[in-house]
Amino acid sequence: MKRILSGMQPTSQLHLGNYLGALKNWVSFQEEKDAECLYCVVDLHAITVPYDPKVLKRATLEIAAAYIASGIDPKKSTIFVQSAVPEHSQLMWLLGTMAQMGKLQRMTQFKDKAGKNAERAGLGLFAYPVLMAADILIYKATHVPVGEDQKQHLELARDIASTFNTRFGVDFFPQPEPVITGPAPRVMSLRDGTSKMSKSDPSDMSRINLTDDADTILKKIRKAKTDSEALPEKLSDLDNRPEALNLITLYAALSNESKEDSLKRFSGKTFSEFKPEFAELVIESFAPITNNMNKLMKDTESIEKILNSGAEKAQEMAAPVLAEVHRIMGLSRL
Ligand code: AQP
Repeated sequence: MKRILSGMQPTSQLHLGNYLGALKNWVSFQEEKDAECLYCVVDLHAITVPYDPKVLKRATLEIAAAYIASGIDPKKSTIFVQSAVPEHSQLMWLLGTMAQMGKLQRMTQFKDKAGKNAERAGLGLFAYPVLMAADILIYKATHVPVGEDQKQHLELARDIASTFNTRFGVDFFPQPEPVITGPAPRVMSLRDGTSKMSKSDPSDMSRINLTDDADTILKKIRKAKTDSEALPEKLSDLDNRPEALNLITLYAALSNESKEDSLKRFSGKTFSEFKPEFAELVIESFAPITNNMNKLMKDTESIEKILNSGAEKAQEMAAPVLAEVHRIMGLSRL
């Protein structure tokens, strides 16, 4: 039996990268017969950067609404908020005693987010990957579907799991497998084809949010950085055209066809011909999700109910794992 776990931070609205890199794949996992899926809103990760508590509460509900609106079914998957299951943070402390500073210092996400001010960054931002390891290991999850940017954190979680097993001479934690699949595991910014589309990019024009309306999507795609050349016939001719490759990758992912087929469709055409068709496809793909999200957000009590019952189920799985970790580590549970 596979146990699948993944999560998203309620730092802001979800974007096309979160959707194609992760969420779309999560939906398909719940159809696998031998898989048990847990999807959480990782609010404890979101507070590692400056935030407004009122905004966080609403964003947490919005992310849960986005999960459900995209097809995560609370009857098939456990949907919950990370902070509602305190075992995540309790396990984090225990794993933190095994996580090496040197390895944490090599995490590129910390370097990117802390920027030049690493000395002033909070301990939470630095220790983020240890909490992520705890999120996974507290459920002994076997598979973690993520976008490519999370690969390094997953490797650290695997490392911490094997350090624990070796140190205490047990075969307790499984090695969680990163599942980096889908046609667009790394969606790039609309303003720069060499950096990833991200919620924390200061420019909203760099991403397409799940809640953007049709006009906004059209405007963002029209202004997306491209070049003046026509689209080529062969995919390899896009090797040095990162923005063009990104848009073709996105078109292919949303239309469920190969990049080669999408390119054939537009070969010889310019971006002024490609962009309106691409915008139409994004609008069509997002409209049902956005409409569902808007409906769900009118009844936040129902979302809270789903999250509360998800948290109860998650805690039933997490508590015995934490108890066993305490026993293995010789900690008292008086
Ligand atoms: N550009 C992307 N392409 C493909 N997958 C992506 N993911 C994020 N950006 C892309 C995947 O989405 C999931 C949830 O991400 P997260 O909310 O935990 O935060 P993140 O990875 O740090 O994503 P952002 O958008 O860049 O958020 P901020 O700016 O707040 O840090 C993960 O599976 C991730 O791989």
